[in-house]
Amino acid sequence: MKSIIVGTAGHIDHGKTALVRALTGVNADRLPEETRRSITIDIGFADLDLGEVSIGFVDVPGHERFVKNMLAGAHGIDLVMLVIAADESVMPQTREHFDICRLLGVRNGLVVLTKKDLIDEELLAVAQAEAQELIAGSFLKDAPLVAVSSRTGEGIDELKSALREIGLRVPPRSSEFITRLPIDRAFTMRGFGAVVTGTLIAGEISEGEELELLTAPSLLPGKRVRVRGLQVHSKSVSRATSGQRTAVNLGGIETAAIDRGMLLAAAGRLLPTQIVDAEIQMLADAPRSLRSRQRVRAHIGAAEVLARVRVLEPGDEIKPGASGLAQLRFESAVVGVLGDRFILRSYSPQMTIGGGVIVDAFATKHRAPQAPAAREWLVALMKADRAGQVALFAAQAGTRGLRKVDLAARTGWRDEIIEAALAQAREAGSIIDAEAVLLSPATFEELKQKIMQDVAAHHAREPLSRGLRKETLRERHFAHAPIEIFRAVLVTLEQEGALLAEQEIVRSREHSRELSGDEARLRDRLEAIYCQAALEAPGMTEALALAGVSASAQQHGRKILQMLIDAGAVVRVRGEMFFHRQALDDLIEKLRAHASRNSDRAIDVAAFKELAGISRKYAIPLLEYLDHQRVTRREGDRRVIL
Ligand SMILES: Nc1nc2c(ncn2[C@@H]2O[C@H](COP(=O)(O)OP(=O)(O)OP(=O)(O)O)[C@@H](O)[C@H]2O)c(=O)[nH]1
Ligand SMILES: [Mg+2]
Repeated sequence: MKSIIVGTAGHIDHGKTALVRALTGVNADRLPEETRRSITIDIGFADLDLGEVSIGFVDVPGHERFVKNMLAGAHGIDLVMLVIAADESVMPQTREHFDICRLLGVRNGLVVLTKKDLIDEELLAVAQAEAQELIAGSFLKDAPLVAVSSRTGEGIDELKSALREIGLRVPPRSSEFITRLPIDRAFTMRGFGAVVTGTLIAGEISEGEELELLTAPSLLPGKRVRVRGLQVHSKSVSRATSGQRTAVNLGGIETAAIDRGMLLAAAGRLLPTQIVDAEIQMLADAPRSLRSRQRVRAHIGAAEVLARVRVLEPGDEIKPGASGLAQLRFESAVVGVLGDRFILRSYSPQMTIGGGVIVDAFATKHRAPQAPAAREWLVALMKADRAGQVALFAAQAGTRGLRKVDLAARTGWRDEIIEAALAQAREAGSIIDAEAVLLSPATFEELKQKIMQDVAAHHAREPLSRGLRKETLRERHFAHAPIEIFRAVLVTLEQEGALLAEQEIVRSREHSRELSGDEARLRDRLEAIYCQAALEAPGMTEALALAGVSASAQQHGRKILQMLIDAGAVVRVRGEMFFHRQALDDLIEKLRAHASRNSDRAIDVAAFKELAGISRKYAIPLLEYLDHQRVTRREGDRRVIL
């Protein structure tokens, strides 16, 4: 059975609630004040089983002061019943509600002329003509126009067949988005705790599942909640699917912490935002253009949030009837993804002036000079397919890269959709994967170039240095970027053979430290000095003096010694204390021979001094070095030879 949501729309007192009652037997006015004043204040609900189609009705108030409440219910509907009282015909909220449906992208519906019992054929014809005029050229242009009387029941069966027929034609909701339920009510049920209701606009919810509740007015991340129970059309179910009015009993949260406008969503997918870029459509009868710095009320999902506008169009305005790009800077956090529709109302007096579609849900502030570039990027984003959108998001993220989790938060796409878009973008060569971070190929190339230039500059500056420390490169070029990008750049350069990495150092492939004849002789002399000195090795200054390095050439001599260290011929044991590798290897050999002669494989400092033939000055640093190299392990005053 197919589940769809049908919303009422229309002017106050035109018989919306009476119609829902005539169709379902349910009075959707649930507040005592509504019954007393015979007026709908807040949205109400009813359901109807039409065989192949199951309908959840959202009945909205027609009073102009309650448009805000109307919007909390109108956002997720599949189909609208535009209600027009035949005796009054088209009135202001008939138009406003209809405009709202158009701006929200509602694609299906019908017109119901009510109170047929109160008028004659002539008046009915007038109402029909006015209704036709209203819907001309709109999504309702070919929709049925049904005349009914909720009082006598005339036309109600005909209306039911029309609803069933359209309901069957309504395309199924996209299964490409993660679960989202904008909350329109929260209350406590005795013995159950917090219950929220709303239209499940995408995905599905199962009993026992963990979901996330977003968002407090701040930019705090969502709160995890558990689905204790579920109801659809007042019946307990184990699973609700998109297109159903759903009541969710939540564990892990108090009702007091939940408000209309919050969102129940798949856990760990969405993030609150405060600045979005959007394409705005202004109503033709909006009293004035939309301009920068204007304060507006944005209705997104079931939420109403105040925002400041920054128009991105030339001339800094979007005229009535026109569309254009603008940035909305919200005064409190909202949750929205690419493609989400919203309604804009003027701050005061409160009236609907237009609506829009989110293009970039996580925009940065655009100052006036940046507006043309921002526009160009947004236009490209609107035109692109998903793979193209991924590439554009990645390009925009620059050297910081786009994390896959950020892509999920911007789009609301399910993992399969993200992976498919990524695969296509990869195929087209429009993104580079740095593990879970995405970059544009141009940015990646730029980073590779920067690294190569820096390494080359280092070699030019320090021809005798082995290379540049990786950490130095990271700090210089990737301080604000995820580590994944740095790793990917290095790995790629290594794979391409441009760079050679040796532990913590990278050097360019061409860099060979070609030594002059004098330098090579000095290197050999120094090595010979350490080799001959064995464990009685001289300090650096002394060694350089022995090798005949003059006081003014000390710096140069140190670099040559460093080359011996880099090559592993000489080992720095501590500070200025160096030994030839051979001397250390011989010592380790002697220790192991000692160990094999002694059942406890241990040696103390005195025995070590004697074995190595060295003084205490050398013994302690050497033992500590050997501990560090895991040749020995300190146990009290003794060392165990490993
Ligand atoms: N005679 C007659 N009266 C009707 C009909 N439909 C509604 N009414 C009456 O019109 C009045 C308003 O009806 P509602 O259904 O409350 O109107 P509404 O559109 O829900 O009003 P709001 O929710 O406040 O916008 C009530 O007194 C109804 O009894 C009808 O078909 N025939
Ligand atoms: Mg009503």
